[in-house]
Amino acid sequence: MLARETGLATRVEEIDIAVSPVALNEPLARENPLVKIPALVTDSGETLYDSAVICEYLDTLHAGRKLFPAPGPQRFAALRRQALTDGILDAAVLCRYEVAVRPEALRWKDWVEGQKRKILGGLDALEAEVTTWGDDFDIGQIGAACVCGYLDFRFADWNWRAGRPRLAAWFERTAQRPSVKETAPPS
Ligand SMILES: N[C@@H](CCC(=O)N[C@@H](CS)C(=O)NCC(=O)O)C(=O)O
Repeated sequence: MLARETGLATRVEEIDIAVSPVALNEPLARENPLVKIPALVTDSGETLYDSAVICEYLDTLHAGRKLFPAPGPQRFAALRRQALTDGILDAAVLCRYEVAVRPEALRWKDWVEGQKRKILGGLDALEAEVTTWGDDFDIGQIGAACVCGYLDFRFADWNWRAGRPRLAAWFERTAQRPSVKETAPPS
């Protein structure tokens, strides 16, 4: 989304890759010892990860409006929101692995419920603040769009919109942005 919002998309080659916490992807491991995506190889051959670092790097490469606000209160609000949405997504990916990767006999319901609580609590926090967000799409809002899109993709049955009408309305509008549409997970 950030690459598209900033006009950098044509300068970034996107590579399809399969990752799993239990099956090592050797080429990715050579670039990122955490063996996670996203990872970005820069023109100078350095590899950057994770998504927050990659986004902040890309934001230095264009002359338009910055998606990481300059130092000041706005910046820390955006970074805090980015951390919140990143944490929600980390918990959601763990829940996904629990059903998609972990053998059924080894699953631990309480642990999954604990992750789910973080996700739902995080969504409630977004619901509480979404009407204070301005119209500028910054890194925090990119994170929020990723959260909503991912939950629709993997956990549609959780019905995250229930009781969160403001966040739902925000995502309804935001999902129309070309950067969000073009990067939406397959339905
Ligand atoms: N907070 C990290 C999360 C990265 C992450 O968990 N990526 C998943 C994508 S499915 C992954 O690569 N998982 C492989 C693994 O955990 O081994 C970021 O935003 O970059």
